[in-house]
Amino acid sequence: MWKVVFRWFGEGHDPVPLEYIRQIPGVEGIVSMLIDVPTGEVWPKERILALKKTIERHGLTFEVVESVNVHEDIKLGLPSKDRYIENYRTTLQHLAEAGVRVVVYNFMPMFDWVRTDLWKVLPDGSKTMAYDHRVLAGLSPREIIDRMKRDGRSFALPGWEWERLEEIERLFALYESMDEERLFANLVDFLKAVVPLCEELGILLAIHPDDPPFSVFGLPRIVTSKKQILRLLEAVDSLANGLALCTGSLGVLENNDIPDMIRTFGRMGRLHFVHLRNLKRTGDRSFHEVAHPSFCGSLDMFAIVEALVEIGYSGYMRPDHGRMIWGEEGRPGYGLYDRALGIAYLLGLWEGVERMRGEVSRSREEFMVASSGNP
Ligand SMILES: [Mn+2]
Repeated sequence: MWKVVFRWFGEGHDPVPLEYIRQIPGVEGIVSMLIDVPTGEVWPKERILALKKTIERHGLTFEVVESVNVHEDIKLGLPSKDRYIENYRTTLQHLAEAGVRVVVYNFMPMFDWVRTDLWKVLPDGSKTMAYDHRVLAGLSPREIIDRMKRDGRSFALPGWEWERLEEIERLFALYESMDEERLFANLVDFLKAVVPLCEELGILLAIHPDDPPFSVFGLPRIVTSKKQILRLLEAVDSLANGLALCTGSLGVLENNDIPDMIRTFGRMGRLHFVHLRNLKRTGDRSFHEVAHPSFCGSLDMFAIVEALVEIGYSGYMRPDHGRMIWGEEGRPGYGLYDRALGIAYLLGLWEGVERMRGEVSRSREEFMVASSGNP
């Protein structure tokens, strides 16, 4: 049985109260980060411990961090990267001392996740995030940054540091000669510098796939398919070098067979975290996010859960992005209501699949203890 966790961005950065998260049946823990520490700087230990204390005070655990972002100089392989790798290692140490088990990161050059519309209105009046490659093609990088900033309203969007992106021309110039092979080599260098430490600390690193899983503005993206992920896991052959499998990122490409990836990476022991969400493909490199059930979108959520049950997945799972519903005014993708509905649906699927197979991995009592007695 997986452990259900819920993403929360920290006091003052998230309108969803921990008190409410605790009331969602089945939720055991929080996935969080220090969103205001600039990428590349050390996360202070006392701040990590304070975050942990706040979370635990609400009967929830803090064992997963998403994300400790990787400084651009590391992705670029610049000589100045050493200082940032050293900082990354110190942050990992601090997190381990606070009892964190899984650390998520990504290796997308310059831009993190990208959407062309954070507030697309669906026929039922709910709002969701959408991406249309034709829209992107008509925008300059500066325009997409301005659009994300405007649509993010007052929220700091994870991975989008407006100050860093001020230097867009300089960054593009640095990436000019970057291709997939060089970026991959830089990722392997980074992993070689941090994975042995993770082994010592008992931390599992989990790379998040590129979102969306193809090049934007000509920048290379190298975590988009089974083949690429397999190559990455094999390049640094350690359990600490693992994956945060995001169905919504990989699922944009119809050729990505997600249940097959779950079986392959899971059996290698490299699946450390799973993000479950659905999306609807609307054309070539175009999609919008939908509610979690299979019938709402293009992904077969039953087959995905079935694969997880089949490999006996016992890592962390969180419902990924939800729509904005019931008048909620929140952080794009991270409202309370639709993600809570998602958990209820996913736990229902899980229970159904397990019972059908005659294997119940967690008793009623164990469930109640795990979710801090919230029923
Ligand atoms: Mn995700």
